[in-house]
Amino acid sequence: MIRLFEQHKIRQTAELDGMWDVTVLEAGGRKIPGQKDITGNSYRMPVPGCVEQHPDFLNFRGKAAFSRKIYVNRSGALRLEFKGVSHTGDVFFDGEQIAHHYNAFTPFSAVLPHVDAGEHELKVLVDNTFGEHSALHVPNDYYTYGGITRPVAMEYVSPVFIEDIRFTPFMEKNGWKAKIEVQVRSTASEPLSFDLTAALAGKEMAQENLSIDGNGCVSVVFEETFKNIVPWSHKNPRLYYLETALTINGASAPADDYIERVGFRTVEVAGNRILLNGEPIFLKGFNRHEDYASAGCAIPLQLMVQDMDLMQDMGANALRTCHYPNDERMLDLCDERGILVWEENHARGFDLEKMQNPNFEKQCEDCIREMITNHYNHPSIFIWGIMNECASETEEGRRMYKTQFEQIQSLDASRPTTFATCRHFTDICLDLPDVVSFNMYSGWYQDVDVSERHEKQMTWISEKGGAGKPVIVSELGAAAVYGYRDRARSKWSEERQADIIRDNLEVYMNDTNVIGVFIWQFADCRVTEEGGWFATRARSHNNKGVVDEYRRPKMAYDTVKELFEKYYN
Ligand code: ADA
Repeated sequence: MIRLFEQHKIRQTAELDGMWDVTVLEAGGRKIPGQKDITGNSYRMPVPGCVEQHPDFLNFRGKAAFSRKIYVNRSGALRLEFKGVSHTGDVFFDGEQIAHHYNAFTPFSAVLPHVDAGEHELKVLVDNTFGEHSALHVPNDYYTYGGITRPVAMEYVSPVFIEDIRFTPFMEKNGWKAKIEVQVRSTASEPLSFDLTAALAGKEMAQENLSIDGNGCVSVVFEETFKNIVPWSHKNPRLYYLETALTINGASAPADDYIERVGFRTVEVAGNRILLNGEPIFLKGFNRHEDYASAGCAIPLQLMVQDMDLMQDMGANALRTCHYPNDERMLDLCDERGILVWEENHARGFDLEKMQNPNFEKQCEDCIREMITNHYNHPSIFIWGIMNECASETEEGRRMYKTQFEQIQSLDASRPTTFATCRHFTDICLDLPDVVSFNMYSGWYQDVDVSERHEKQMTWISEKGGAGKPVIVSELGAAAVYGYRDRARSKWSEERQADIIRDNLEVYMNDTNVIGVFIWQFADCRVTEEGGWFATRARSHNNKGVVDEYRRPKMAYDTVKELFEKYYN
């Protein structure tokens, strides 16, 4: 399942989940005693999945070829969609390369104009090595796994088909309006004409006898008002199905369709508040890495739902997709449950030197474009974030922040922007985002009084470009090793983690100038041993989860539950 609802009733699709053949091409990574040489060996592995799930691949840092036979049941155009390959994928169809993509966390697709019916070979060369070629996936405080880590789908598309839909709702004095932009694409060599229909919230729309060039693309726009709409909000996440269908050259039946699930809601910044449908919101959220003890980053839907149930059991109403775009099924869950999402591009903790990797800016630009293009319609996403804790204290860093914010604005003017800073008292970029956010570990990294430190921080923010803007505490927390209990409440004990989270939440949730908090973090996650992380990350894990990597709750779980339920209900 690649989405939590059916996107097509007419277009025939097939999901390519299941067992693929895997051959190791380059077996890097730290070997363990007795580990057999896996280079050249062949395996059968599940897709989606991480190669690190297999005992021969525990520390895999290399290249592997994933392949499988696919059966095409009618000749014509074929569309292949990869929701995530970690971290680089080169795709071959019957030996011919049809796609190249970098970044585990954004989807990509390939359209083959004509494929004969019958059996074909699909091969994906997967690479999760580090080096200059990879500016975003680097040794870090989370793990870069290897594999086809998110679902793969094959679609039979008609010669003219619906490639994408953008839904933009807005409120007017006499009710809700929406702009619906439908991207149509042709793989035919000759010009064709087509009719397009759309149905939403009881309203039928149509545009007929439209033309498209051979191998061309056109955008068809509907702009309509809608009656009796129930808005989407975190308190009442009302969703609607937007169904589009395309008929070619006056045929008797539609050749293609595309269904999206949307919500009527608006997000705006007004003074130091974020308004959802005109009402101020307070965010009680978690930072959540896509990482699970026995599944790596290829978290199956069942475990995504469990994560969501646990976060909501603690009273959360928000999620920050630290530090990269998430699996779209998690975003679908947030749409359904009314969880407000801060989604951000893929960049964590880069100093200027790392930001000057020759691939960094292009890889960031690609990630932002793919994130917004693919996730634009999710009503749960209320803000776009970029470059967590990068070099925002430098002029060169500022240039990159400014460029990325401009790119976001050009792709989506309907949502505010932010970034999480840790360059306290030296940041020179607070004037750039709509919302100011900062990561602060008072009581953990700094043994300081939370309230005093917070007062200094807020004063500095107001003096350095953030005056009058909404403020979010995007990270707060402390580490605890699951099961380590200590009456002395020493650091790393569950007791101390609960104490520090309590102290921080009491201050931030009582400050009316703070509009939200995101606890770092929901669950413990694996980190890379390279880069020196082992020294401050017991077990080679980031242990600041309120549950561990198996979702076993620490004492802080009940502390968060108590305080999230105490404030802003
Ligand atoms: C930073 C960073 C997080 C994590 C956290 C920590 O704020 O944004 O990814 O590394 O610190 O655990 O120290």
